[in-house]
Amino acid sequence: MTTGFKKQPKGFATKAIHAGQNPLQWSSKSIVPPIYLSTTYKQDGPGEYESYDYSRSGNPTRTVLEKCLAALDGAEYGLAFASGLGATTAIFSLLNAGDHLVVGDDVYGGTSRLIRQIMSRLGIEHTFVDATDLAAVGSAIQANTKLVWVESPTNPLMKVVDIIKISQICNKNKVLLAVDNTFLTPYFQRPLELGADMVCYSLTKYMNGHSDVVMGAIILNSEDLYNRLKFLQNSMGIVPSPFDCYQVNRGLKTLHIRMELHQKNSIAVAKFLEGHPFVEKVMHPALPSHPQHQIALKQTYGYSGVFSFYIKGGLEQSKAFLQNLKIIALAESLGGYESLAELPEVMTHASIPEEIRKKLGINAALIRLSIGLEDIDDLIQDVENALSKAMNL
Ligand code: P1T
Repeated sequence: MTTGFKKQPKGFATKAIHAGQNPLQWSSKSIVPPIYLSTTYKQDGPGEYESYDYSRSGNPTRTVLEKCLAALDGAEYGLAFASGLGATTAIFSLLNAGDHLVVGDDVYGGTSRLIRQIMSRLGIEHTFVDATDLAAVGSAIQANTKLVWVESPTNPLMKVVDIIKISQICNKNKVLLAVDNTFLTPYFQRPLELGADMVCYSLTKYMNGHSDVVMGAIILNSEDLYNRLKFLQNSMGIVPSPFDCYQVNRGLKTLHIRMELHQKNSIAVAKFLEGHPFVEKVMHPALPSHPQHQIALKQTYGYSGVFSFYIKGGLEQSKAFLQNLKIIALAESLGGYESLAELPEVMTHASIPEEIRKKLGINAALIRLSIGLEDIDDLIQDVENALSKAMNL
């Protein structure tokens, strides 16, 4: 499929399958990395050990995953966390009371809640800003700003942020830039190569890809930041289980294949919706109608399966659409092999204050789809059928 995106450099799949997985590193030489369940490790003498002492501080199964994750972003270091929000918490915990954070105005509801309801209580100040407006980002930076946090594309409005230009603004102001790359994964976008200091993931989504693990990660190149974040990972106890690390590592082996099909299927569904009389607007970065389509072509290698659209009408029509879907399940989350649909206003973004939701355009007509790997004809038929039910109310 020709999409006009940057050409993916060779070698991604080989890294996903082999990086960090050399069988010679464990005595059994097993091809599949073992799951180390032990919480503790025998020491050579008191306080004397080679690599591991206690499983919160470090675990060999986690190490395998962290090495593979780092390789996929072309980075030095990877750290796995108990959830995407756990990873986000660690990054925000780099800040001190009195520091200031600039955040994209359209981010996952849980991230927004963490900033507004917890970080602000701990004395960390923040400014939400439309990160597609570079002048606004620049003027939101204050003397005490330490971090800029963006998602690209954003959840749920799919705004694409110019990461290169924002990283230049951050560099000029000596402010760190963290990019939540959950929607695209390193297969389609590598923010460190675009100038970001840290990449954050909800591994719960595409990276695991099978909707059976909640986990997060931070990927980075700075040794100093890595050491500080590793300290936080251990000290705050935000660690994943070895079994979950095994699962995500397994999921990564097919990431490249899954992402190609997510892209193909989601473009097909988005194009179908764009031509449908009962659809107001489709927001899909791979479509030329998307306002930041050119930025997407410049900084990414493709697009995933998640996108949003406005249905004509309001809550009644959205509900009828969502409840008449037969294959696509009405559920939160995204990035699994199965297709999902949701209403951000009352589901993933319900914790955002109503007036902010209204201002952003997160309303009862906004539906988010996560297009999975099912047969495309079945998906389009499902969407078509649910739309016609909503039209005939
Ligand atoms: O659920 P968790 O693994 O903690 O990840 C949080 C998170 C972080 N960043 C982005 C961009 C996300 O979308 C999420 C979680 N999002 C959903 C559950 C959702 O349905 O949007």
